[in-house]
This record gives sequence, structure tokens and C-alpha cells, in this order.
Amino acid sequence: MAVELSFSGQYAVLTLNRPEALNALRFSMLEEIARVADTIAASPARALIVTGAGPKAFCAGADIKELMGRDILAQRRGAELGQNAFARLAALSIPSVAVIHGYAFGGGLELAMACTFRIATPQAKMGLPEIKLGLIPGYGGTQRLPRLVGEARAKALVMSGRTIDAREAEHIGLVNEIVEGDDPVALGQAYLAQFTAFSKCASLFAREAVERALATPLAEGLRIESDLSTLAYQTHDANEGMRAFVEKRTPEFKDA
Ligand code: CO8
Repeated sequence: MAVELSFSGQYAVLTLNRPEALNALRFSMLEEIARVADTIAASPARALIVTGAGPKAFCAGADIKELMGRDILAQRRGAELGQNAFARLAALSIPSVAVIHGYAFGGGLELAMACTFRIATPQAKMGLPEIKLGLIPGYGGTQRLPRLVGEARAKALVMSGRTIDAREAEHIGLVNEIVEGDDPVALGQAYLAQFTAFSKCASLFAREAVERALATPLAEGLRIESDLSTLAYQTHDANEGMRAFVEKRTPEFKDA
């Protein structure tokens, strides 16, 4: 399978496995990603690592050879397929990290941007080069990039197709951290460990509240924060967390 799902302890691992084409995304792979997202949602995994097989690439983008010669309607369906697959990943209630250890271009970077976090090795190179092909991003890039790095930087990257390295990507907030190592799964686990010890409910509410910040006017966002923090307050885990603090012990969260 060109998209593989495995589990390692509390982590789900989605691997793009087409290294001979630098893990370029065929339409069938987008369908597989959507199916895999549903399997992960039904699993007990506490976090997701997304990575690409082989030493050279996380993912070199949509499969250009497959994109060629398609009619407009088929192309539009392709964009919807990609957007749907990545939206399903983004909507998972557990945090995800894309481990970018080589190239992440076009649809590959769009996949990474649908994850909660991105980490990159020092050799990583990324960009949205569609403009060089006479195209523009179609799997969410024009919408997620400005939310991560701001409108001016997003326009410059999308309209130039420029490749940036890991250092610049970290500087502009496109990747959360630069990490060193050869094993993407180990790197992903090490990064995600800081988020998995807490209540799944609080973790999800926290993420949801932050994500709403960019999608709503301030007054509405503040209202959402009030609602979600009140909801968090009513969970078993909030009761346990506060009680454990007072009793000077480690809390035992139940994700409830
Ligand atoms: N699609 C298909 N095949 C690819 C792709 C790709 N995106 N990228 C690499 N490959 C293949 C190459 O053709 C080559 O195969 P072969 O050996 O059979 O010729 C193999 O992978 C290795 O690639 P290279 O020899 O080119 O490796 P290099 O190390 O020399 O270069 C690069 C690596 C710089 C990553 C280079 O391969 C490259 O520039 N790739 C294309 C990157 C790109 O432009 N990506 C964006 C694609 S468009 C997109 O993602 C979104 C389109 C919008 C879709 C909207 C609607 C559907």
C-alpha cells in the first residue's frame, strides 16, 4: 500500500510509502488517507505521526504525471479529494505531527499543514511550487499557509514558489521545531510526548479554542473560549487535576 497505517504504543503512524516517486500523492493515495483518518479516529491512539518513507522526501506533492491531461471537472474532483482527505486528518481529536525529513513540496506541504504540528530535520526543504507549473495549490495550501505564517509571507511563498529551508520555516512559524535524527517515528514520538500526558478532553478543547481564534471575530472567539473552558471545568479530569494539585500528587486522568 502506498499509504500505510501502523501503531506504536499510544501513537498511530501514517506513512506515505512511495519512495521511488518521492512519495508523490496519487489520487488513490488521497482516498487512502481519508480512510486511514477514519480508522485512526476509531482507534485508541493518543497522537498521530505523519511521515514519508525513504531518506529523501516527506512528500514531493501531487503526482504531476497523474495530474496531466485531466479534464477540468476531474481536476476539480481531485482538489476536493485532497481537501477532504486533509480535512479529515485535521479534524481528528488527537494531536498530529508531520515529521519533515526531506522535501515537502506542494500537496506534501499541504498535508503537513493539515497536521496540528510540524517538525523538520535541518536538511528539510519545503515550498508551494505550483506556480512554476502554471498551477496554484489545490489541497488547502492557500488557506492554511496564511493562518500559520500570515498573509504577506503566504502570498510571497505561493506567488514565487520559492523553496525555503528548515531554518527559515521555523523562523516564520511554518514548522514548530528543528529536530535532529534519522528515525522520523522516534522524532515524532519524542515531540508528541509533551502533549499526551494530559486529559484528552482538555487537550482537544485547548486546540479547538486556539484554532477558532483565526476563524472568528474576537468577541465570538472569547465566547467560544468561555464555553470550552466551562466545559473543561465540568470534566472528571478537571476535578481530578485540581484535587491532585491540592493533595500534592500526580493526577490520574481518565479522558472524561
Ligand atoms: N510527481 C510525480 N513524480 C515525482 C514528483 C511529483 N510531484 N516529484 C518527484 N517525482 C519523481 C520524479 O519524476 C523521479 O521519477 P523518475 O526517476 O521516474 O524520473 C523521482 O520522483 C525522483 O525525483 P527527481 O529525480 O526529480 O529527484 P531530485 O532529487 O532530482 O529532485 C525534487 C527532487 C526537487 C523534489 C523534484 O523531484 C521536484 O521538483 N519535484 C516536483 C515538486 C513539485 O513541483 N511539487 C508540486 C506538485 S503540484 C501539487 O502538489 C499540487 C497541485 C495542485 C493540485 C490541484 C488539483 C488536483
